[in-house]
Amino acid sequence: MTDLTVILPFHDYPHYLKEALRSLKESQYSNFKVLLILDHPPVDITPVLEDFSELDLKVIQLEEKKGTAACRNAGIRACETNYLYFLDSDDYVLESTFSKLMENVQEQDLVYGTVRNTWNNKANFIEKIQKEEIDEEDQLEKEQARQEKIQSALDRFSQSDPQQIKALYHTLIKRSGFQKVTCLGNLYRTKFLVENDLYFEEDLRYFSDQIFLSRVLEKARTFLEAPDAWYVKRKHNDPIHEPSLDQEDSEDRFEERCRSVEIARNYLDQNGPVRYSLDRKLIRYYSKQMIRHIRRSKEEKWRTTYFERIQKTIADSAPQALDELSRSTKGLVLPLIEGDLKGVQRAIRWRFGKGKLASILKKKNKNTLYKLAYYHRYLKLPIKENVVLFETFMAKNYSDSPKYIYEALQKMAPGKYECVWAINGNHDIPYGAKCVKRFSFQYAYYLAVSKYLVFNVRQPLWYRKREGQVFLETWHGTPLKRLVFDQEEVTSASPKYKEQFYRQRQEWDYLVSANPFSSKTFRSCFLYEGKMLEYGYPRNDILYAPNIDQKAQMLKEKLGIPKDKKTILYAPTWRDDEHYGKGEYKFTLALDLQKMKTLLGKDYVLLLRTHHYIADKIDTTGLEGFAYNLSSYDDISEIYLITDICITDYSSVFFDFANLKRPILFYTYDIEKYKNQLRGFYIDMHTEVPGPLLYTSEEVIDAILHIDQIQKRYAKRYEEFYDRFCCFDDGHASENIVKEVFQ
Ligand code: C2G
Repeated sequence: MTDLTVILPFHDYPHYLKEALRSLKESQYSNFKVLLILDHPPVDITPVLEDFSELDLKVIQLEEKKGTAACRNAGIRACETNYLYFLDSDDYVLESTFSKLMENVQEQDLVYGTVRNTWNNKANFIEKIQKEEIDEEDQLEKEQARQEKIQSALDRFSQSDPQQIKALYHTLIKRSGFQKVTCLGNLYRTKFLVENDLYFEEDLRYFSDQIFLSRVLEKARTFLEAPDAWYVKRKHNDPIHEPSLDQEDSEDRFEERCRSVEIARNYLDQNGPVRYSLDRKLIRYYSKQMIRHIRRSKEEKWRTTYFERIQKTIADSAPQALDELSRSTKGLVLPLIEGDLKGVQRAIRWRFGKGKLASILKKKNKNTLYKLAYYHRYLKLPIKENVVLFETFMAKNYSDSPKYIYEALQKMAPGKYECVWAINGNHDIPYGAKCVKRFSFQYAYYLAVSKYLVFNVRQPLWYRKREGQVFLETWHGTPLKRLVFDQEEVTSASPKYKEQFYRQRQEWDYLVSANPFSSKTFRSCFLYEGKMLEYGYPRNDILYAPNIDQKAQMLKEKLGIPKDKKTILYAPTWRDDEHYGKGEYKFTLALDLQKMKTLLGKDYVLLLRTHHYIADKIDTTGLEGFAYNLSSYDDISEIYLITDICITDYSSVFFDFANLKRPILFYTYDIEKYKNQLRGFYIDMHTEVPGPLLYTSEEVIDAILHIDQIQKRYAKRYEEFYDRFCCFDDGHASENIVKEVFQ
């Protein structure tokens, strides 16, 4: 007999719904039906449902658009099974979630599981979890702290059912921080809800969960914990186009927060543990979050209407909830209750003053002093009309398009501009540019006062464009991998990528594009609306220089690379999900170098070059005379000149290298994962790139041994590719860009 109903409200974003339904399809426990409650979706979802015909699924349409609370209520009313579970259409469950919840269910009113938050889809989430190193000691400490909290609640409410306290702890306190209380992740006995008239308040948009769950906890008599039954709650990585309820910026949210606590109180015992927890939660919101707005917001409402509103609600807290607050929280709450804004502001100043001092004294935060100087001092200085700040790859090297624009500027307008390079470490920069270390006082100074900024990656998040500044963004490659707003999943280290990008691209005045395809793609993936400079890549000018053979010979000499052998360059990209930390990625070499040396070493040498994000060093011990690690050489464009065959994977390297019309091989051993799970591509790698896709070291070696045949086989495709992607490059990009931007 079917025992469980999954109530699944849906309004929009069908790709999320697909993932939710897929997770249901993959559930080990199959004794459930799904009630899909449609709240007037703007899209037809019939095609989505076609893929899930094996689910026992019933669709209910709401007569008018009413929101999630109404959908959930419709689900409770239509539910015919003993148990029900709420699943939001943008979240998912794991294979074992339902079996774990249903295991010992035996007429419990409430079985509570665990809610985990993520930015990712199920496949990536599971992979991350598996990689998570579980620190046993850390786990033990957490468990101990958890038990202590439960014990202290038990001591305080000695009359209460210990099971209730536990459930309360999990569902109200631990799981959702002070942000939002959620009804998700739990199994509810249907009769228990219906008999106690436990439904959601339909006129609340953001906080109906809070009232519902508080009432459930107050009324439930039997509870069970299913600790590993995970509900996975997804944060939306595109708050611009697809905001979740939590990301919606609405005037009603604050009012609802207070009102929901007031409504819930009507159902709760004034001296009971649920009431206590709820009141404490609001106090926590006020003392941790709201005070930031009171302190800094430009909107007066935080110090007037909102202040009065929360004063009223917190003043009505259960007396117990106001007892035993920490000293600093008390300092914020007591003046609030008296309506003393000045007193609250004094307490806030004290708290933040103390906090800031402590963080500055901590050594690692000493570095952030330059930001204070930036905001409070440098931004007030006048802009220097002749100063240009250059930066490439987070100041790691002197290369890419900013290098070539700089050199063109020096030739075309000698002495006219004061040029500053943001660069870390020692690098040979001609024309005597001033060098500043990235993220230093001087760097902050030049970010603030330079008239022109020429960057090949994004500007720092704390940069604020000033009126009168000119920002020239060169970017650093023709897009093969999907970028920003065209990326469904963000698996790289910073999940707030889209939100941050949205603001940053508005600060760009010019964006460099190497071909019509890039121009079109940059408009969609960056939502870029500014001027597009369609002259080709300045970094590719060198590939059209008249003396490239001579240059190549000189470079080989400089790097100690034998002149009598041909060269193979291996230049792979980075993998979004393989990181140690921000901007520090792992790389495992999947080429059998020993075998290459044995089979190719007579005629070839191998040049290895990792992406600048890669922190791992490639080990070339035993490969002396064959493998040369050029990862720390500044400029890959120069390396192209000495390369006979280029091997890459999904790096934009091949778009540039194709200007030389020399053979390209693609070592795409993980293409399925890269394409389906990590990024996805703009062009079809199987039919549009100018060389073969290879999957093993043996295939790579074989291709090199038969490179002439490969060149013939791919000649037509190479030509089409060249016409499509190298059509702007003519060796004069830097010059044209300098003319347009600086003259
Ligand atoms: N690069 C390099 N060595 C590598 C890989 C890349 O020097 N092994 C340089 C090349 O100039 C390349 C640029 O870094 O064009 C960008 O590298 P990608 O591998 O394409 O990756 P990413 O930095 O993610 O940029 O629109 C392009 C995308 O943004 C890709």
